[in-house]
Amino acid sequence: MNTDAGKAKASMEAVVVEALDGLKIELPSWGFADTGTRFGKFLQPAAQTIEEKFADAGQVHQFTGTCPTVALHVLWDLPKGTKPAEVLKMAELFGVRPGSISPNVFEDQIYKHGSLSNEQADVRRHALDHILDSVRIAQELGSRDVTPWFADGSNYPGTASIRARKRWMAEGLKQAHDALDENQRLLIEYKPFEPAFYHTDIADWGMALTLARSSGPKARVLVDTGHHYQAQNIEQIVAWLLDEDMLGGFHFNDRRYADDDLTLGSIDPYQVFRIFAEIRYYEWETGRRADIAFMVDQSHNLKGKIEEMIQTAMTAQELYAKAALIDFAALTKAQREQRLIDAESIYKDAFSTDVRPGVREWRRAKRLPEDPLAAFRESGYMERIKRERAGRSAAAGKYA
Ligand code: PSV
Ligand code: MN
Repeated sequence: MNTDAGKAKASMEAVVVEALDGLKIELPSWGFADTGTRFGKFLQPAAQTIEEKFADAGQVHQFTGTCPTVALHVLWDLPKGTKPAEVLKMAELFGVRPGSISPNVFEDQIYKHGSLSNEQADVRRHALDHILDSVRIAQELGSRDVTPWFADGSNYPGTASIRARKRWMAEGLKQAHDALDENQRLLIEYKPFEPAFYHTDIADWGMALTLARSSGPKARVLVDTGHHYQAQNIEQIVAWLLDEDMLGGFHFNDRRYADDDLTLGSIDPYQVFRIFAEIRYYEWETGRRADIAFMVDQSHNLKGKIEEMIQTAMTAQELYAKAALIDFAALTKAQREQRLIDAESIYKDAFSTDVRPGVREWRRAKRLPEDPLAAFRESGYMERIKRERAGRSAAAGKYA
């Protein structure tokens, strides 16, 4: 193709191929397990053991080539007595590696009034011990990021000292931070509501940033895209955290109302593009790669879990590729000269570009199927696990 259109297509493909080489997306082990809403569960032949979770996640990586690690939740995946060497072997068998490690300080009865922020010192100690255990587990598994999330908060005004709880949280996080290896990180996640409905101890990015700073140099903020109020400008938070060198990672999901954990980009793909655009802009301007873990935190109740993860990875690739197409030199010039419509058009032209030929080119170069979803469906894996996993629970034969 020697025409101008042909040249433009070839250069678009080259940018996309290079960008996708640098994009890795971590899958959550819990996204392969049966979950539901508080009104009920619709069962699938979902993964129950860590081995099955690695197996299912391995399928996503096998067909997309972009999801080599699996985030693990200590209580759900690594009960006491688990041997790290066996976990590593199991993951390797399915072509993946353990990724970030999430302590769980929200499920035990003891945490009714919180964990690290609890009024009672023995509960705070119990939570800290579990987090320190999680740090050790991460070290044994070669995992870099420890990702605690706290349900701590209160439901009624006047029932808790917000300032005392802040200080207890800071104390605990600092101790967790100090137990990290040199190359490990503590990623602090915030969430404004649920399960606490009046105040949450780490409610927003400012609180997470304050705590990350007081914890020490290996702490950063984790942005879960579902953990914001409606209409909040998430990409501005991302830009500020990048500029402060304090953005550690993402938990990706989409939402319409609250923390809905829907498929990435299913409601608002432009939002995801705008986040990626801030990251690419920062990288273009500084000449440095942002040190960010891109993790998925979704729970799939209606769609097939493995298919939805493949769809998520494909969507992330497409939206990242679009952001990579922004002509940042031209954009900066238009911004400085206050040519608003030109700046906006440069930004939106990238979003409007059909990058799928570029993504397919990347897959061909990696010897991956051009259509990962179709290839997965043809592989027969779902039929096999339906057979293998039938008959072991009340769900036997009842999968919808
Ligand atoms: C809490 O809503 C959260 O986003 C945290 O990241 C937890 O680890 C995860 O969900 C559990 O599903
Ligand atoms: Mn999360």
